[in-house]
Amino acid sequence: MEGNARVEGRRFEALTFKSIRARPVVLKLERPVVARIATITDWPLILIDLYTDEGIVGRSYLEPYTTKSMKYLIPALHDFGEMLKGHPVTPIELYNLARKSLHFVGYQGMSMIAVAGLDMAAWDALAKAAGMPLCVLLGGSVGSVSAYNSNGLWLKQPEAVAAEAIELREEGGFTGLKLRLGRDKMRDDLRTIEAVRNAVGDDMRLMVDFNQGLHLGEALQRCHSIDDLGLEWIEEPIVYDNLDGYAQLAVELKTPIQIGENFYGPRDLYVAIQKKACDFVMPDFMRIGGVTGWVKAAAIAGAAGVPMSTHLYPEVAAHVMRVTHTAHWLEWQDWADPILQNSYEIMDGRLHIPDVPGIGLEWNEGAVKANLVNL
Ligand code: SMN
Ligand code: MG
Repeated sequence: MEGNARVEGRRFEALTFKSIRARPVVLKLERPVVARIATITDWPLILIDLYTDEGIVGRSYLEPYTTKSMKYLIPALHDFGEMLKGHPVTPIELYNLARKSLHFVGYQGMSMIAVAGLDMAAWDALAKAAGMPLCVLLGGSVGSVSAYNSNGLWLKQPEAVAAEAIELREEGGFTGLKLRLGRDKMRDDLRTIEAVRNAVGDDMRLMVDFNQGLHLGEALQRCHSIDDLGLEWIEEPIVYDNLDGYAQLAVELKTPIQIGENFYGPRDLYVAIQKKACDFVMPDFMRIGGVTGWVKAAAIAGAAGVPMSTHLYPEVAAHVMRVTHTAHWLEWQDWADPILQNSYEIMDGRLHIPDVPGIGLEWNEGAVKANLVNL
C-alpha cells in the first residue's frame, strides 16, 4: 500500500490528517508569577487535539502567557486544520507547510507559536501510531532526565523565598532550583540569594532569572555583584533581543549567561551562538517550533558545544532531551498538571518518562470542562 512502511515485518499504517480541535483553558497558578516585567495569576493553556482518519489523536498544549492571545492563536490552529485535511501526518512536512502558509505574515511571533502547537501534536500522533514513546521514535530510549524545580521563588520577601525553596526541593528531591531576581534594590536580591543558600545548603545548584528586567547598565552592575556566588547561570538579565548587550555580558562575567526562551525558530539560536551572546541556551517549545524546531536547534547547539536546557513543556521536553547531544537541565514546572490525566514522576531530581506510546499527554476531561473559558 502506498504511503505505508514496514516496521519489523508488520504494516505501519500511514496517518491521514483529519482536523484540529483547539480549546482555551485558564488555570489559577498555585504560586503566581511575580516577575519584574509582569505578574501572572491566571495561566492560559490551549489544548490541541489533532484527529486522524485512522482514529489516532495527537495531543499537545501551548502556554501563551496571556488569555487574550488565545483569541488569535486558536483560529490560526483551526486554519491549519482546514488547510492540512487529507495530508499524511508527516511532522516535518506539516511544519514546513504551516510555516509557508504564514510566510508573508512573518515566520516568528504568533505564526511560529501556532506552528509549534501543530508540530508537537503531529509528533505525538506519529509516535502513537508507531506504538513508541516519542523519545524512542526519535532514536533514543526511555529513561530519566535531570531537572531543576522552577515552580516558584518569584519576587517575594527573602524569608518567604527561602521557606519556599525547601518546599520546592521536597517536591521531588531536586538538586537545582531557579530564583527570580530584579527587586527594586539589588541589596534585596542579594539577601534573597543568601537566605536561600542558608536554607538549602551549598550543594543545591541555584539558577537565577532576571526575566529581561534590567537595562544594560544596571545589568552590568547587578550581574558583577552576584558573579562570585557560584550560581549555575544568570538568565535573561536584559531584553531578549539585545544580542550585542548579551555579548558584552557574556565576555565580562564568569557566571554563564543563559538565554533562549525567546528564540523564535532555530535560526535565532544560531545567530545568538554566532554572536557569542550567551554561554548556555534554553529554547521554549512554543517559540523554537515544537519538536521539529527543537531537533534542528539541538543540532546547532550540539555542533557548537553549547549546553542546552529546556523552557516549560516538561513532558515533551523530557523526550527530546533524551536525544539532545548537549542536554543540560530540564525546567520542571507542574502548571499543566491539573488538566492532565497522569503527571510525570519525579524522583531524586530526575523526571521519568512514562513508557507509553507518544508524548504521554492525555486530558483529564472533567478538569478541562471545569476550566474552559469563553474568549
Ligand atoms: C518564566 C516562565 C513562565 C512564566 C514567566 C517566566 C521564566 C522561566 O522566564 O524561565 O521560567
Ligand atoms: Mg526565564
